[in-house]
Amino acid sequence: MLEFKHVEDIMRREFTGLRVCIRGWIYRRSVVGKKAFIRVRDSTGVIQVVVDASRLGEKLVDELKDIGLEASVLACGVVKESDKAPGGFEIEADYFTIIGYSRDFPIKGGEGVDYLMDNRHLWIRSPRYARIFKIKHTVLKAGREYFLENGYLEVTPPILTASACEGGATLFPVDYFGSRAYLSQSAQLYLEALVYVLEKVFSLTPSFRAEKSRTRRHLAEYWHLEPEAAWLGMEDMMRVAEELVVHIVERVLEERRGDLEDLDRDINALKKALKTPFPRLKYDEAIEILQKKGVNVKWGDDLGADEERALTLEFETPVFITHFPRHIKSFYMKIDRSRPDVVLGFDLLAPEGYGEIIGGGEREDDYETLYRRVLEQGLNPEDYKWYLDLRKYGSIPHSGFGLGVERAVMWIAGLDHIREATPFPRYRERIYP
Ligand code: NSS
Repeated sequence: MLEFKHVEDIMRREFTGLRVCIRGWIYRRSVVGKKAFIRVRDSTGVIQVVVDASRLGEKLVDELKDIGLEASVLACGVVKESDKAPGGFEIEADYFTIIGYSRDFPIKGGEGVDYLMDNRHLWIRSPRYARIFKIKHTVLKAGREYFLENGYLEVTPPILTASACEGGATLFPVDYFGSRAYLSQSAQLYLEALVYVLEKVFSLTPSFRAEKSRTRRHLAEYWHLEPEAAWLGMEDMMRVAEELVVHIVERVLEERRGDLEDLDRDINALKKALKTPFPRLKYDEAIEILQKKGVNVKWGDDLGADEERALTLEFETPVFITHFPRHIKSFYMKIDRSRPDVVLGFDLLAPEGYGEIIGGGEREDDYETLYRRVLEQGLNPEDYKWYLDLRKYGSIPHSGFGLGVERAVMWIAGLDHIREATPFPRYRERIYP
């Protein structure tokens, strides 16, 4: 059996002077005289393979002249360090074979975004996406890791639901055996039911939002990491959010530093973002800061992308905004008993203009108050009967939040658009491929 090596191991100088075999896809190629320079991509990087006609025959080098990009190949040869080779290493092939041809690979360079999105299944082969998806893998892994190390149990809430968690405007209806159901916007309501069983739970699920406007930070389908814990108040949950974010970013810095650098991420800015405690601003203070900066907002307005952006530019770390006016936040948020016009909810905004990556808070645990809040928000208490029940049978204080995974990846990797943070993004104009 041949033993195959990965490009990243070769780049670590582990095999210099030794014979290795690699397999992958043709990323770039050129033929100069009797030599073909084939840059081969695998999941870990790109390395140059030199195919010399004097060794492997003119026929092969001729064929490689017009070999399609992304053809799959297998190559063996001795590893050499070489200043001329991109990346500093090359393999002098003594064996080279084509596994799968690639005729007329549709992406040649210079195409527009719509065309590239139509060919997303092929576009993602670009090494840039390998880096982004590796960072996302580490974000997902570190997120789970944090909760597992802190006594949370992973649970599996439903995705098909009968009512809204985050308001009717962004619900996705589906036909459910002839009646109407919706794709979940958030696992929260079900996680709340589960804290009565397990006390500290979390889930990592897709969430769906029928966002009609096209923005750089909204997807119709995204991954949602949501903890919920019994007995914790808003402040406690904010500490959990802070620790989670620090843990995730630290892990990415440890495991994916090279990928961040290759994406031109400003590593220093990311490191500075880890200084805790993150500032905690009340909504009132946020409005004041914005007004002082000349932003046209008044108390009671929801903070949109522009306002969030302006706020984040004031700080190097993520910043919490708390105590929002009750009418701009969801029905489940606990009313601040010392000031009933605001709720015990928080958002965490990522720095450098990125804005909200987490939304959460303490949940209303009083039956009567919650019932009135359901009515106040124009919802039908019948739809929330089971959820209201949780306040009838042994109600407890509890809190939770949701981290938008793609939002976090966007910030950590320094991406301009959220669609970069997921392989097959769904938004209004896009369901294919
Ligand atoms: O609407 S949220 O602010 N809050 C909730 O869904 C709560 N029910 C979560 C909870 O307490 N368990 O959404 C939470 C996060 C938000 O901060 C964003 O990071 C992300 O989910 N989010 C999105 N990401 C991508 N695309 C869209 N459309 C989107 N909407 C929210």
